[in-house]
Amino acid sequence: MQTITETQTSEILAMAPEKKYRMQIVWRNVLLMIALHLASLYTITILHTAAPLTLAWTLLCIIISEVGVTAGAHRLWAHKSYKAKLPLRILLAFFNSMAFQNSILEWSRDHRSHHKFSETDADPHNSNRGFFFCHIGWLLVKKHPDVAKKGKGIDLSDLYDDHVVMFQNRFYLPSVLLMCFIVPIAVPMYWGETFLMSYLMCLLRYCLVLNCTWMVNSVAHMWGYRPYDKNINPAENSFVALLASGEGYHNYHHVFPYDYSTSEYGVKLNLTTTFIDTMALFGLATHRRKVSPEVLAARIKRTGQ
Ligand code: ST9
Ligand code: ZN
Ligand code: ZN
Repeated sequence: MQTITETQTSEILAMAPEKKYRMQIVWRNVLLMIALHLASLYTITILHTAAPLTLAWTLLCIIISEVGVTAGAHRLWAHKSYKAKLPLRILLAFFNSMAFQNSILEWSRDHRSHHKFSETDADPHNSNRGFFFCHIGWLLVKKHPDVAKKGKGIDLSDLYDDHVVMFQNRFYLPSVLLMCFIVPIAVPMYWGETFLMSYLMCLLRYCLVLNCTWMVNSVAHMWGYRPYDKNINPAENSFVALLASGEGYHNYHHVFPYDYSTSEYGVKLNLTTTFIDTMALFGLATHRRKVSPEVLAARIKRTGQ
């Protein structure tokens, strides 16, 4: 009888296919997300009892949170599509904490993985795994091992060099407590809103901004026109652009991720571009990068729908 040596055994193991990936549900996140969505649905049914000023304040908080993600984490830090002076970077970091979507560092790392490994297992919200997964499901399970394995190679040195990013990352939870909860709840109480109503409106605002953001990963990766590259999933979706402050022009964005407007068009349905342009008027935003008409026309001709 032939015996197998230790070396041969390890050689055989090395040749064996990798251990099969098994999805692991994070029940804490599932329960928190169910609670958040149920509380938000209930708040919608009692919206008419809120003071008009509370409604206006909630809308302002929605815009602030969205700009913190779009002009901040997304266009400035994840893509370096423009440069921002220190006061603007500090403002955007505070705005970003109101959105409570992970620190700028973690958000940008996941987002760079999303662009580099789009629609593969190394993409944290791979849209080939279905609508539910890329919308919310990816936050309810452990990440696929490929995300960490392939993501290791992503250069984050510019983020590590940015003191504002590192400060926000270090004090992320206190900053979220202040910007996402304490300030939004305290302000309406100043004009007599009850604590309970203020708290419920705060949850509703958080839930709405999360879903608008997630729609970029789900809806805009599935439905719409593909005028710049017909071979990829991301699409131009005006409905998402309207709800996500100009981030629905996703076919353009995946083809030209360095364009500060994330769209061929300037301010059209694009609140974030208006914000960045306004900051540029004050000298706070500089080096706005834009795709040249020649490059754009050549790309449309080569891969457009
Ligand atoms: C939220 C985020 O909602 C939303 C982001 C949306 C992005 C949208 C993008 C769309 C386009 C942009 C347009 C913007 C539009 C905005 C519109 C506004 C209306 N690379 O993560 P861990 C490694 S958050 C490299 O814990 P688990 C790394 O070593 C909502 N390496 O994975 C890491 O350790 P460390 C609130 C990576 O354990 C380690 O792996 N939050 C990468 O599998 C572990 O990482 C929540 O709901 C990478 N990309 O857990 C849940 N990733 O960090 C919060 C990981 O120490 N998250 N590594 O370096 C969680 O609970 C967990 O992350 C988990 C996965 C359960 C989801
Ligand atoms: Zn995308
Ligand atoms: Zn992007």
